Amino acid sequence: MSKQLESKSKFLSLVLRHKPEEIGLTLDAEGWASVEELIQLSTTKNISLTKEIIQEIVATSEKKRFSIDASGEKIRANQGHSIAVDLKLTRLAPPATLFHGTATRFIPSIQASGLIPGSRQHVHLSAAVTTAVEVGARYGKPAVLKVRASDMHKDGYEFYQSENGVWLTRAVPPPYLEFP
Ligand code: HQG
Repeated sequence: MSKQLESKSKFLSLVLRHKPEEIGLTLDAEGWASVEELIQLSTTKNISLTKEIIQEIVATSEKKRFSIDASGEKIRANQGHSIAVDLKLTRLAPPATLFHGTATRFIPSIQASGLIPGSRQHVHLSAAVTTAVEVGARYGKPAVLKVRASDMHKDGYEFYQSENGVWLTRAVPPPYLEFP
């Protein structure tokens, strides 16, 4: 993805996950925004978007961060929201083990309070260790924690999988975590 598209993609993450009010955009209860409105309102921040540019970002985002609905008129982020939206994800039984990538400096705090969602709605987990390493490296020296997901599931904790394959749960208490 070109630098220009990447910066537009980051702008989409900002308004579709965190701050739609930045441009006066309205998301519905399930997180969808009108593509037309998004294009119009983005001009107030000198961000030039067209339907084609948006389609290209959606198609080329390696993490499949966004979805366009069947009509082609609406767009939303697939996960990562800090604002309250109900993505209507279906509960799913997780694999036995899931992974969470973090930075080594967060480990003492996570040992004490478990994984908490911070500003987001969910804790993000992955089925692949490699993904967890990349996610953790965003904040420093990466550390990969093992989450005993099927034990949590047996104990009644809910798991979801987003459209782009990220595993989501509200929080992970310390007894279900294994540290490196
Ligand atoms: C840490 C990116 C101290 C947690 C990625 C993480 C992901 C604690 C940070 C997605 C803690 C939150 C989400 C505790 C958790 N004490 N630190 N008790 N519990 N933490 O960015 O999972 O590129 O909100 O380990 O690929 O890093 O945006 O979450 O380091 O999928 O599409 O608090 O963001 O996707 O950081 O990343 P984040 P995350 P995008």
